[in-house]
Amino acid sequence: MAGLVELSVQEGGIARIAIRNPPVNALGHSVRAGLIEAFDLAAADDEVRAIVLLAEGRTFPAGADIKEFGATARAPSLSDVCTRIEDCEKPVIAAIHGTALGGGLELALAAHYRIAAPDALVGLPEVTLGLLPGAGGTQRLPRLVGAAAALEMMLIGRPIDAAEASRLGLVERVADGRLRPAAFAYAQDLLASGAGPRRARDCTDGLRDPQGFQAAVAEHRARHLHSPAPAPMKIIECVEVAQLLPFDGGLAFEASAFEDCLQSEQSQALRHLFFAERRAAQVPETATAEGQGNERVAIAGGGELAASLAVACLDGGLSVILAAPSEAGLTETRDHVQQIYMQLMAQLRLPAAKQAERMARLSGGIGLSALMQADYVIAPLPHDARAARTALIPVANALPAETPLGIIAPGQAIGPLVVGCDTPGQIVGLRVAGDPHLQRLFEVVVGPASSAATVASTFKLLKHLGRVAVRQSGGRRSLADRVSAACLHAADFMLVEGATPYQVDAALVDYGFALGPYRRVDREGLEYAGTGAGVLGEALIALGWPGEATGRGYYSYDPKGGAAHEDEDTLLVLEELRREHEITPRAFTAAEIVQRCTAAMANAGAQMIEAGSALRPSDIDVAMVHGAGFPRWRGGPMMAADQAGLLKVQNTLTALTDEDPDFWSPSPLFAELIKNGQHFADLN
Ligand code: T1G
Repeated sequence: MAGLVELSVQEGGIARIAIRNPPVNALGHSVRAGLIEAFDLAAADDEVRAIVLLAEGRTFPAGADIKEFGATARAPSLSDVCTRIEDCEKPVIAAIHGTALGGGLELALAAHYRIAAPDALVGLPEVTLGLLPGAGGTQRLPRLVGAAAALEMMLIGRPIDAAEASRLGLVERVADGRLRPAAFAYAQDLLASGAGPRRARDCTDGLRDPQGFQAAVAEHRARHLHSPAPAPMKIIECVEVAQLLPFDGGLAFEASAFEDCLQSEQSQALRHLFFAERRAAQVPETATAEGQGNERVAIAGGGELAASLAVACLDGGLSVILAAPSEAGLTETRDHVQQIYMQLMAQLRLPAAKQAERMARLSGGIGLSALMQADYVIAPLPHDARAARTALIPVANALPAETPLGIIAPGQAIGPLVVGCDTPGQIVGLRVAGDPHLQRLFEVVVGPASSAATVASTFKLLKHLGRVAVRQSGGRRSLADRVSAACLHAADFMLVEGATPYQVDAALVDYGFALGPYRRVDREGLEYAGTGAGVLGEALIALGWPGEATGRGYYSYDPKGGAAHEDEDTLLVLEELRREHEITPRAFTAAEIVQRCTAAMANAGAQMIEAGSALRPSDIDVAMVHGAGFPRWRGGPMMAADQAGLLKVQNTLTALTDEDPDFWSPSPLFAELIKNGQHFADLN
C-alpha cells in the first residue's frame, strides 16, 4: 500500500483504513491502488467485522488528483475503487473531516454509512474544472437526495456543511465531539444493531417522486442550455439517466460523459487556471525570504478605498488599525466600513454577529503614530505623482525599517515614487481592479529596490486573505490593463478600417467577455487604457476629446443599457483617419475581430514575459481572467493562443505588421516556441 493507505484492525474487529497523502489526500494512482489492496485484505480477514475509512491530516480526500488529468489514466480508476468499497460485504463507515470534495465525497458515497465532523464541508465542485463527478457521484447522489438537491450541488459546485448534508440524508451522523471515537462508536452501534452494508446504488429514497425528479431535470436543462462548456448539460443528462437506467448502465453513461468533458478545451482551460492561480504565488522572493506575521494591518489614509481595504483584512480575521490624518477622516472611514458591512448584511452575505465580531477588531488613530504597532501597512496614495510622493515619504520614513509597506498608486511606477524614502526595500506596489473587499486579484508590483522580505510578506498576507496574488515589475499600469489596452488598440485599427464599436463589443461578448472594450471604456473611462490606447484614442485625445475629461468612451452607450450611439467627434476623427490613410471602410466578421484582438492580447503578454514584467504566461492568464473579465473557460489570452496554435497567432500578427510594425510585430517568443515545438504552457 506504499504507506499512502494504512490498514489496521482495532479492538472489536473494526478495521481502520487511513489515507495519508498530504496536502489534501488527493486520490492519485497510488492511493487508489492502496485502497483496493486494503479493502481486499480487510474483506478477507475473518477478524474484521466492519471498516472505518478515514484520512490523516487536514482533510478527507479533496478529490481526484487533478495533476493526473491529461496523462494516460491508470487503473484502478476512482470509479473502480468506489465500486470495490460499495461491494464490500462488511459495513463500511466513512469518517469525514475538512473538505470532502469531488472524488473525496464520491468515495464517501460509496461507503455504506457516513459520519461527519461538525465543521466538515462536502461538495462536488467538478463543474468548476469543466468536469463532472466521474466516480459514480452522478448516480449515487440522486438516489440518496433526489434530483433537485443533487443538481444544485453538482451544477453550482459549492460545498455544504455537515448540518445541511445531514438534513439532506447525505450523511447519517454528525459527530458531537471528536470524529474518530465517534466513528468507531458508530461502527459498534451498527454491528450491535445487526445493520449490514447499505448501498447507495440500491437506495431509492431520491427516486420516489418521478415527476418531481423529471421536473428538476427539465428546469436545470432549460437554465443551462447556453452554457459554453459541456459539463453542466452532461451532468444533467447523467442525473436524468440515474432515473432511467439500471445503476451499472448509469455508471457507463457517466464514464463516457466524463471522458467527453475531460477532453474538452473548456476543461483543459479551467484546470490550467486552477493551478495557475496557485502557481502565481511561487515567486523568486519566497524562495529566499520568509514573510513575517501579519496579525495587525494598518491602513494609512482615509476614504472609501481605505475602508474597502480594511474590510478585506477584517474578513481575513486580522486586526485593522485605521491611521487617518484627522478625527473627521477617521470617523468618515470608519463609517464607510460600517456601510459596507450593512450592505453585506442586507444582501444576507454576512450574519450580524459576524459583523460585530469584525468591527470589534477595527481600531483607529490619528497620524503616523497609529501605524507603529502594525505588522504590515497599506497606504493608498493620491493619483498625482507629486502628491503621491509627498504623502508617501513621511509614512515610509516614520515606519520601522522592517515593516512592509504596500502602496496603492495607480498609473505610477514604483521606482521614482520611492526616491527620498529612507528604506525603499520595505515598499512594494499593490494594484487592485475595483473594490479590494470584493476583488480576488491583487497584482504585487515589485520595485527595483523592493526587498525579498517585503515581497514574501506581501504574498503571505494576500494568501491569508484568500486572494490571488500575481507578481509584476516595471511599468505604470497593471498587467491586466496593459493587455486590455492592446485589445483596445487592435479594435481601434478595425474601427478605422470600417468596423463599428458595437460589432467589436458584440464579437468579444460572444467570445465570452462580460463587456466589450468600448463598453468598458464608456463605463471606466480610459483609466484602464491610458494614452496610447490606440490610433483612434490618440487621435481623439489629440483633438482634446471630451471623453478623456468626462471619462466617457469613444461613443456613448445609453446609460440605461439601451442602444448606443456614436459621438460626432468620434465619427469626424474616423473620417479624418480614413482619408489620411486612404482607407476604404470594409465589413469585419466577428471571427476576424476576435482573431485580431486575441492575437494582440497574446502578443502583449509575450512582450511582458520577455521584458520580465511578468514571471510566466499563466500569470498573465490569471490577471486577465480575474482583472479584465477574460472568459474563465478559455483559460486566459496565453492559454487561448496555445489552443489556437502559436503559428496561426503569429501569422495573424505578421499579416498586420505593415499596418503598424511597433504594435503588430510578433514577439520573438512566438518564433522561439514554434521552432522548439513548444507552447506558452511550457514556460509556466
Ligand atoms: N488535486 C491535486 N492537487 C490539489 C488538489 C487536487 N484535487 N486540491 C488541492 N491541491 C493542491 C493545490 O494545488 C496546492 O498545491 C495544495 O494542494 C493546497 O491547495 C473523479 C474528477 C481543497 C479547498 O476541485 O478546492 O475529483 O500549490 O492552495 O486554499 O469525480 O485546494 O501547494 O503545490 O488550494 O487550503 C475535485 C480542489 C477534483 C478540489 C484547499 N476537487 N481543491 O484549499 O489550499 S476533480 C476539487 C480545492 C474530481 C472526480 C473528479 C482546494 C481546497 P501547491 P490550496 P487551500
